[in-house]
Amino acid sequence: MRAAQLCLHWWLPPRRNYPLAARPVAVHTNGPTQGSPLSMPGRTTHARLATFIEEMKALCKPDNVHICDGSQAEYDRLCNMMVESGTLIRLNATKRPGSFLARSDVRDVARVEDRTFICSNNKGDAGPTNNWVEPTTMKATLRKLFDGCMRGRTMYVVPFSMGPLGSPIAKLGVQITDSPYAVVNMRIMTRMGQGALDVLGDNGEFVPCVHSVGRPLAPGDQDPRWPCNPDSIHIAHFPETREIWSFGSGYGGNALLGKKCLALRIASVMGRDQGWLAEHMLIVGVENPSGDKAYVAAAFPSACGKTNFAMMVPPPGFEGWKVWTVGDDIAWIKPGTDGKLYAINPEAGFFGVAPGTGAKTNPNAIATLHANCIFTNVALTDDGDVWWEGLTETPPAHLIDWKGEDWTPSKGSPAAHPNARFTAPVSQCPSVDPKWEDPAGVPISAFIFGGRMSKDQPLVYQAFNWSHGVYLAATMGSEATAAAVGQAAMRRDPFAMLPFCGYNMADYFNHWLNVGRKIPNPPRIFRVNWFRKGDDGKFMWPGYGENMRVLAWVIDRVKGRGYAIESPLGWMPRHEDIQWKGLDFDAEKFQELMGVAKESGNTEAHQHEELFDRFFDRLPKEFVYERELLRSRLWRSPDRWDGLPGGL
Ligand code: O2Y
Ligand code: MN
Repeated sequence: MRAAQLCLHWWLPPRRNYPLAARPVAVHTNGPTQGSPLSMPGRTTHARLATFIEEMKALCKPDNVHICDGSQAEYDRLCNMMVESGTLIRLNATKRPGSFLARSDVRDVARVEDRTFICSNNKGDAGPTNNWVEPTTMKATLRKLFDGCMRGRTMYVVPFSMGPLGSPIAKLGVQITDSPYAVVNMRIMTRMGQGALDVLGDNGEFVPCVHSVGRPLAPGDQDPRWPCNPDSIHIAHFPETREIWSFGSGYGGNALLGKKCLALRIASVMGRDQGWLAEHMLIVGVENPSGDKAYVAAAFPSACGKTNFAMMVPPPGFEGWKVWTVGDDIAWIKPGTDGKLYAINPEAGFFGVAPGTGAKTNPNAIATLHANCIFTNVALTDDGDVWWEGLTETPPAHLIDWKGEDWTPSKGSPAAHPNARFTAPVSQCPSVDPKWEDPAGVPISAFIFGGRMSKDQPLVYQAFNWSHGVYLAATMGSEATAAAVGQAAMRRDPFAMLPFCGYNMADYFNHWLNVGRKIPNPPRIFRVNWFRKGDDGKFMWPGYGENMRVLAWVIDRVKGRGYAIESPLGWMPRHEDIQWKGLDFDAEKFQELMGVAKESGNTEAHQHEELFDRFFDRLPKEFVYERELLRSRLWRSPDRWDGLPGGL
């Protein structure tokens, strides 16, 4: 911890000059109040923040301005107001105390990647995988969209910290929004309110984040239950000036700007410039029966069971083992002076996919959701509780579905939207790691990269070295996701960062290679795939808690205990290297699961070439060598490598 603390100055933002003298800011009211008037506002003497608020007020023309203090009383008032307006439904106070259900507009149900923009000064710095618009052009578009967009509404000022309050690792943001739904979700997802204002002080650095649902109210207008403007959605990031502007959507990653927009897209740029990594990774601590503990960070594309992995319950046969949750989605990772990489979870909440989450698949998540949660687009039971596909084996006989319509099991459509979400405090998770809020972070021993591949990709293998590991992460792929609109069935998703890297991905690959070069003993890198299917079309691996067997081998490897043999793809466990107690999985099945077919390996290598050709001269030269090494290993291997002696 000491070593990590010594170099925390890496995280300190550059100082800037502020144009105006500091002056106190409180609530401004310039028109009739929508809903109940709010009190106990947050207070600040931060000059640049005051200017930012005044500028946004002049542009968006809200009826009221409210600076959030983040108190429980404020949260309760906003929730009550939304219950009155119909945006929220209060759930059964006995079954789900302090919890609410929101139903979004049916056109506003997920992140919208084709309306997400990286507005760097040069197109090349956004790279071929991002939508780019020149910054002044985008600003002009946004100014028109935001002009008067908050008429008839309250403009909330949401100060927040990504990372523990006051930690030198944390970054501060201030979100301007006209969505009270976004405010209450931000209170769960971040450290939000007066605490963040206090840390900001008179002149602290913050990322300005501007958000509007894009639906001004004229006098006498009926406010829709879920105001939004789906035809004009813009999620714009300005990496050089570190700003975020989001218009038209009230949903998830489009509206809770601390998450994907700040903690990934903008933070990835900060990390590039300051020598650290902002990653789409969960963080877990794995403890064996003797109390030995190691931390692992893992990247999976959306909808690949990331939350389940982050809260894994070891299966029978692993008595005495524990998996501790540090984070389920995002990791900020930086080198310590001791040569290790330290990671924090910048978030304070889970914004998890509800469907598929059940007592069998993820008991820790179910326990986390017992109270104080916001559910979005799940179904409502007749006794005022929530339900979604996978919560129980048998659905209730009657529900109100996510669209607000009567639902019975014969209806033929899902009761919950496939991208329905829960917003829940991390602190309520039974498996939460005692160090989850440690400002120094936790030391990372291994990186795991997973995809969703029904064919060809084995269960697990280890990279030969850092550069090979970066190549494995850069070539990961995934079939189908519900979180992103309009995706093809299969896509390459390097590092699971494709929608979240705020700059040119080729530069990002180079940044990863550089980070590894600067530390003497970097974490080991692994690829996993829980989703391989057999000829019968069924999953070959049971997944969920059984993934512990893979995790235990990973830990064995990083501790120098585990055995592995060389395969064309990387170091692989033999059947006898995995702990099988409690699971009947014979060597023959294992060989099928781990086998590498030469022909499909060559096809894969060819697809890597296609993927990388898009990056032209910015692509790391190491990647060409890695691809040719892969080809030569495949060339030397039999038609199907199955791990048996003499295989390579
Ligand atoms: O659809 C959304 O806006 C949510 S996206 C999301 C939310 C939590 C964690 N991960 C994701 C993602 O898409 O990776
Ligand atoms: Mn995610």
